[in-house]
Amino acid sequence: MENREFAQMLAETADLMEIASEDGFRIRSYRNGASAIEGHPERIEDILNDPAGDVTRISGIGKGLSSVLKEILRRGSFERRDQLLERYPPTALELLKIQGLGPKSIALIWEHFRVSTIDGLEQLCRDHKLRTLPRMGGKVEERVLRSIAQYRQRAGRFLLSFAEQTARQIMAYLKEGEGIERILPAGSYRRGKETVGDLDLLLTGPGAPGALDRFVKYPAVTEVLGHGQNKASVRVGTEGLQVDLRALAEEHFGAALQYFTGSKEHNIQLRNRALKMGMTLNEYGLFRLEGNTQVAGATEEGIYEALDLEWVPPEMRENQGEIDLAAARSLPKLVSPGDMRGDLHMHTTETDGRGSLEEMAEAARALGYEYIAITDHSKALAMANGLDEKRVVEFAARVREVNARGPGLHVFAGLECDIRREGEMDIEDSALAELDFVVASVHSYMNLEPAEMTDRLLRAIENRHVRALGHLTGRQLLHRDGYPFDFEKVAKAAARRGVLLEINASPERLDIHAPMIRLAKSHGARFVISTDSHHPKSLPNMRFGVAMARRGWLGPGDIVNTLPLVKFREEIRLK
Ligand code: DGT
Ligand code: CA
Ligand code: CA
Ligand code: ZN
Repeated sequence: MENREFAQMLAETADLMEIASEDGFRIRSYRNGASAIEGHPERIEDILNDPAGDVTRISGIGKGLSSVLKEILRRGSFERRDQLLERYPPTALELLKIQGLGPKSIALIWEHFRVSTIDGLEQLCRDHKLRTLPRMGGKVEERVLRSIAQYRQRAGRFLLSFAEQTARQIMAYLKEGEGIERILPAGSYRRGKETVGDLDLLLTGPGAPGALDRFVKYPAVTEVLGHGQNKASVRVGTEGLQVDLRALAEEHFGAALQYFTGSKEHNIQLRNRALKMGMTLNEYGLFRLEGNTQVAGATEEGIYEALDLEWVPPEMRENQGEIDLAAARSLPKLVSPGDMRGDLHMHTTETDGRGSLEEMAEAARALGYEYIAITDHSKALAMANGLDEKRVVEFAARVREVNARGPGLHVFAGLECDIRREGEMDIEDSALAELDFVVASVHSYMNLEPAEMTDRLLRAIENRHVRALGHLTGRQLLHRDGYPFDFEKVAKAAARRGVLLEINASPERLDIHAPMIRLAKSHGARFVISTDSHHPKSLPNMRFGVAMARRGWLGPGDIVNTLPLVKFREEIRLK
């Protein structure tokens, strides 16, 4: 059993406890346990199976949770969970994902109407029955209907990070087979899209038929959707991500890679271009209409070349004007992971991070970075033990001490300062003045009117100590949309004031996204890509932020943390 599965079971139970209005303290202990397990480097299963192992050594896991984990390992569930599932059907958990509907409402809806499914809830709203419950009205019904629509759009999609993990495991498994020449991912995953619907893998080599047989027998497969001569489709894991594998002949490989990478819109444009040039493009190759002779198909580059185009990086293939640029040979040179020289948003054990300052610095050094900024939370985030003015100053001094000892890279003293409701900083200017790098972020009052939210962000930018705006839209992928505000106005103001826009690389956020990045760039904004790490292990998430930047057509010159240390200091005007 994977750590993720243990964690999911605890988190789920915490949700059910919340629906049952159980004690908040116990609920929190389950949630903390879940996040401790998820971030733990060793496998929980191994510790549990080791006679000398002791899971209570993990901070966040006490005696109670320890016996729960043992029970889960033994029989795949535990008593408390079983009891709750007797009271509330498991479909009630899905209702928690509907934005704006809390656990108390879900319990109430169940008790009054015995409704625990999304379809049932939708019907209640349409029949105007929800408003008969206390504290619910027509407005709530409308809001819930909107949330249901949003939820359905998200449902069945998966985080890029999850797709990557699955793709890597399956590709490694397939490579162990005989006669495999090449195996590559295509589809939205190759385009670096923040969420993917399914995984598309392509494979060549004489061992292809055997590989398809092995593929459907992959241990994590839960369902075989199809298994033919050249293609097989399966679902894997409890999450049920679909994976399509196609076996191809070498002479078609480039055409298939191009076709199945998409996007569909990009492909349609490309096919039209081919037609205008007297050719036809499909997944087997590029062919001259006259005589049906193959012009290209073995390589993707060959196809673009034959269409008189520069090769277009997959992240740009969204039909946003990239084909015209490729025809004019003026595609931008995109940033790549190797360009990154620092990471400017991370947390430590001083607030809600799981690594010490030294551990974060060491992990960053191991990645080859030249600098980082430690940006713990400010006091408004009391749950995260955020810093007040006194601790901000003391902690900055500690950061400088560590830096003076020569940890192998430069460590800047920073802060993720909360933007309060009216746009004021959560920390006095006198304390902010002690810092090298202040990231300002919204963590509360996310349901303001758009105009209010815009003013709030504009005011935050006016503070002369603010260097960057963190996770600007507040979205959490597959979970909640960003709050609405006038992004263009804020981006313009940020550009004017030299405030950087953060591209938050945390796979649950990936905030801001490509269309916003391009719009902001057109107004002269500059960017920083940061991981918002709460654990040393999370620092490599930088690659997801880089994918977002590439989807936003950014080059290294647009991103301040590609600069060497000396220039970086100048750029952000640090002393
Ligand atoms: P996803 O899986 O929803 O995140 O998005 P994609 O882009 O991976 O879409 P998917 O898996 O349905 O198909 C993979 C690629 O195959 C897609 O990006 C383009 C190509 N493709 C699929 N269906 C069509 C089609 O009807 N026409 C064209 N031109 N291309 C298609
Ligand atoms: Ca796909
Ligand atoms: Ca597919
Ligand atoms: Zn934050």
